[in-house]
Amino acid sequence: MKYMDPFNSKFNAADLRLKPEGDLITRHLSDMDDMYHDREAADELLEENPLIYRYYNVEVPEERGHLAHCVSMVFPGDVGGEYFMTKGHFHEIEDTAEIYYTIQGRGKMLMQTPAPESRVETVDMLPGNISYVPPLWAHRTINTGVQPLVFLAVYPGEAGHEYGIIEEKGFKKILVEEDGEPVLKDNPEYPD
Ligand code: S6P
Ligand code: ZN
Repeated sequence: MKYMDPFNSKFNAADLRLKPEGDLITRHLSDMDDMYHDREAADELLEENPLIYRYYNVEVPEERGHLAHCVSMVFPGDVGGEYFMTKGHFHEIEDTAEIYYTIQGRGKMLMQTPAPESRVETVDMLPGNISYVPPLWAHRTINTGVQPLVFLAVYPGEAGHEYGIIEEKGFKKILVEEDGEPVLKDNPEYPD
């Protein structure tokens, strides 16, 4: 392994930007509209095509020994009652874990083990919470609040991302707002 020089990144809470910016990824509704359940609500909101989330990947080699890290922010909002959320993924190297540190906002992380068990758990994401994603669990972050949900994620450099399974099947549960509260419900479209 080659030496790499140590460095800092700085997150500015006032404008929600990271410096240096690294690799900035943005996800609008049109990048994931078929992940939401209310097709009609999604179609209506597509006219406006809101920014759902963005994340800054700090540039480190994607290889074993390094710790990939990034700052993400999921904006507040919903599609027919289903909160704005990330696409969610498994890691390509399945036995790699991840740590999330919530900086600001309010939300939940939805996690699920691979089929056929497909066991679902959620943990709260509140400022100061350190959330552990154990190896094997798919993970999606959901903003249940009124401010941007901002968090730092750290994971092994070699982990990689597997989006296909979630794109195809979704998660077994969905998080929707009912009477102002987040409620976890069965995903009616989840295959048996
Ligand atoms: C990476 C980590 C996060 C997400 C980011 C966006 O392992 O879990 O940095 O990449 O929050 O979510 P997604 O599901 O679009 O990658
Ligand atoms: Zn991850």
